[in-house]
Amino acid sequence: MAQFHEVSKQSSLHPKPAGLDLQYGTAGFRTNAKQLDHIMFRMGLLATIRSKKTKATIGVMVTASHNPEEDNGVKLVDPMGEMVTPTWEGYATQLANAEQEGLLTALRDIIEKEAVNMSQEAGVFVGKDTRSSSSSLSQAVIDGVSALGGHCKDYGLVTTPQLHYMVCCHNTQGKYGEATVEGYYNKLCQAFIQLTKNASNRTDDQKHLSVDGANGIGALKVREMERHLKQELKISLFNDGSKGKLNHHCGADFVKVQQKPPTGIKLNPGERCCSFDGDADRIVYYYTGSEGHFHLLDGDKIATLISTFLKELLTQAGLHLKIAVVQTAYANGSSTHYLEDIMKVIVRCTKTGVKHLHHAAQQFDIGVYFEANGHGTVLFSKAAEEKIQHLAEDPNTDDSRKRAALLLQNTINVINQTVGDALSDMLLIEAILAIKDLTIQQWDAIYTDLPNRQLKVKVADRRVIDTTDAERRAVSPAGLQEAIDSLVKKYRQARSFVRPSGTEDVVRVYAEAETQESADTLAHEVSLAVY
Ligand code: 16G
Ligand code: ZN
Repeated sequence: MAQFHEVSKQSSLHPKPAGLDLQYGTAGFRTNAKQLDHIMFRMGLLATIRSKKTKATIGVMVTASHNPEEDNGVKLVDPMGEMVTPTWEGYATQLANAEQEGLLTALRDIIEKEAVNMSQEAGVFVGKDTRSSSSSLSQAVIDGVSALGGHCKDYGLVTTPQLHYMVCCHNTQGKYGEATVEGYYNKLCQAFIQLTKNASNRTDDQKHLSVDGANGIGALKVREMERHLKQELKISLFNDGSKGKLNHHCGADFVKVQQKPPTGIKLNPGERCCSFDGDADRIVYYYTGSEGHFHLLDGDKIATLISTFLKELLTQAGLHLKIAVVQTAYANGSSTHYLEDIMKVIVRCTKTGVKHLHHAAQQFDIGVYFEANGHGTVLFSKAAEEKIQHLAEDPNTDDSRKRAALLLQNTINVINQTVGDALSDMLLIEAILAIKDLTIQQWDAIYTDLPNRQLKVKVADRRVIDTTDAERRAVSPAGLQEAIDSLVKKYRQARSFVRPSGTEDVVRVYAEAETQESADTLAHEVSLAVY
């Protein structure tokens, strides 16, 4: 077929280094940018086939999120804005690792297995982050799409969640919103402005927020978005990419893992600050206390704030909808305790990785999911959205129930339900703090985090560690879990687990305990048990 001739011709311009083997992991392919040209071309091919198969537009995002500037990566986005299925992740790995002369065979194999009609039209949306390698790599994706005759729309510099949003909007014929960056800002910012109308007399301090843009795409986009916020949120932007290096001593991952403020930001005592990661799909908040102590409000605190707000609105609206919070093993024990025992909401724990949390959240009327690292969003079932809309529009609804229903509607509109989104989460959090008239200190005081520590351990082969119970227990190697159990017993309020990383060649260790000293020692002891 002529199409394959073109693939063959074009692929020689994006040759695979012989012997190089890469895996489509939790966050797609991710490694040093120099190794990725052939991967990008091939992901352009795969996205085109996926588009033909699903008869819908597929997204391809070129980013390595919080990794260093030298790295890059690529992720495919399925029609509703979600992650691709495990079967297609497998195809991605196969296609990526086929040696140059075997590429067409590998491609034909996927087409045959999936019975793809190659005369079907195909559409692919492409986006990229601000890394210096991203332009040529996204061009390689576009070349791959063109080689198979697919239609490509290049969104250029966008955040990962913006690209997910565009794909979803396009495939739902605009029902979710307009598939443009302007459309995205308009929808989110209008909802935010409506929400803040429910907060009276906000002071300038309450409207002010310091943002660490991680020297990445989030910085660029928060500037663009600010113009739509009509002074209802005034942002001081730090790490905007003009001086510093992407993710270097800044950004959400740095702040969460190091438990300290990013460099390049001016932190006045008590002031509300937040950090995005390198592709703006994560956010964490923080402030320093008057005593100079650093206080982090991570994904767990965010999930608690949002679910409390939603639960109160549901009560006010008199709506009986099932709300749940989905967490991972990294969730601070205090947050789980607060959610289950004090707030009385359903809590579920899944394996690390957005697709697992997203899937679990879909099982409820309202599913709030957050990883402790700050990646998360809220999902509303179609039935829940309809009930809320019905209540808001019903002329017989009394005023207070109507107010709650309208607040819920605007909350739905400020949220990017396709994936965790730092910009959208930031607007939602700011709106909730305004409406509930909460300072960041009051939000922080809802519960007190147990001191915790994360470590990573280099081992010969991380795959020897196998886990169960949402990664909270190790089933192999033999004896490891027993060793962890006996170490944990030595400390009060302690918990610890180990899991092989899905993005790096390391084993991760997490420990929490009553004191920081205990958490640190426990993490260290467990990491020795891993060797
Ligand atoms: C990826 C995941 C993130 C997870 C992280 C864990 C997606 C889109 N991203 O970045 O959710 O927290 O991996 O990394 O799924 P690790 O396996 O190296 O600890
Ligand atoms: Zn990210």
